[in-house]
Amino acid sequence: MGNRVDAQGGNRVDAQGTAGARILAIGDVHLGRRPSRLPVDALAEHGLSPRDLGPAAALAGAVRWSIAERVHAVVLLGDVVEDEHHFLEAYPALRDAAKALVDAQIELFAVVGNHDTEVLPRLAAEVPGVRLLGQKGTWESALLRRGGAPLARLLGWSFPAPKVRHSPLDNFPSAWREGRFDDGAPAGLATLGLLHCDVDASASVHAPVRRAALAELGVAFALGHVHKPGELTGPRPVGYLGSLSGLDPGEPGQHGPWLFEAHGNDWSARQIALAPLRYDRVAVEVGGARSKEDLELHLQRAVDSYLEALDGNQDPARAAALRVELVGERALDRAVLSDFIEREGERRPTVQGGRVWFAETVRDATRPPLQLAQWAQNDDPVGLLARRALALGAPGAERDALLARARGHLSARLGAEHDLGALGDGELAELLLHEARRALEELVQQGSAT
Ligand SMILES: [Mn+2]
Repeated sequence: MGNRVDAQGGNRVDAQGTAGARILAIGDVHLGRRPSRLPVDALAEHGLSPRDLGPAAALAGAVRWSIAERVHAVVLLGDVVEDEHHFLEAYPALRDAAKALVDAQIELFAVVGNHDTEVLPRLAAEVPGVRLLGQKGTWESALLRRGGAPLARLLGWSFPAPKVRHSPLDNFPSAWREGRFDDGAPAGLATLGLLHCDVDASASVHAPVRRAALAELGVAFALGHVHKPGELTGPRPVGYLGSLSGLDPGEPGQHGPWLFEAHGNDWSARQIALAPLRYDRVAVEVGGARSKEDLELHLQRAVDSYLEALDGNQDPARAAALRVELVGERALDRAVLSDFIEREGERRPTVQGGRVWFAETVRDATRPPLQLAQWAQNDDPVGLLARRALALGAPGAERDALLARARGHLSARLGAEHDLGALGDGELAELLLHEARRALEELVQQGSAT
């Protein structure tokens, strides 16, 4: 974003010369929860324990990043711990994180979620400098200052109990809606709302809020509760941060904290890839595979390109738990495939390029092969389509005639502005075959269903 460090080595200054607030926002951490489906013993052989890959490691990484990048504040969006009944399992990691930030003079704000109505108040009581916003279900604002000058305004609301059936916006101060904050700072100061809530789920017991009602406030909001990261775009982004790191295969893709940077009265937000463990789905096209060796090669290629993409993004994940899906038209024996799936599902984790990956599940999502020659005998739409598909696959007068007819249809449908001349016969045949196969699959499926 064109940042530079000013001559005093202090605040970062953006291209416009204004030193805007930089706040790292952390979504649901769930300290105390073990990431699921880890082959714990096998990972230990690579020197990795669930602790290295779990929420505590993710939180420690976010704290290190905050200190290295000299952010002005860190905000916690609730559900910092998984289970308050196992307080001592999670609390030390939380307290260490809070103390490290306070020691580094980074301000720490938090709102309470449905999982931590006891833990966060205890943390705030024990670690001076931790600021809990909006206790007992009321709204509270706070100013983030640098050298006495206000950098940003934070608005927060906290769960008073694990279940809240009404919208937290019911008691959003009406003066705030009109831009009156009575905090001595300019009304238009960059303002960020912090809220743990359930968006557009009116029957929820976890603080249901309508997205439209949030948007109406015209304030950027970092949200906690839902573990899938949202899209935080526009000058006043509103969205879920997602879990700090993926906790099970249902939380695939990139996870991490979000950096909110103020530009005048507006914000930009971007996710920082910091999670030590990723869950991902990898599709392996096995259409061309004819043997067990082919399958291995196709899987390896798919994993190679997956890992290359992580490298390209400088993703710091140390381990990847992959849900491998074999896709495409099945050309080989079903038994070979099942055998492969069974063995790959049990294979030990692999070290590759400094990361460890393993298949947490291998699933057969292949399609049965089309029996074109057999179907072509039929005297029905399937037969007609099968004969055309066969013709398209074999050079000759019939193929040429079909392609010419297709060109005629396509140019009539698409209009003159689309130049079909650039599309070669081979490409056009591929396109038509692809469509024919799809239609055939559907027709055959319908036929077998009735
Ligand atoms: Mn929650």
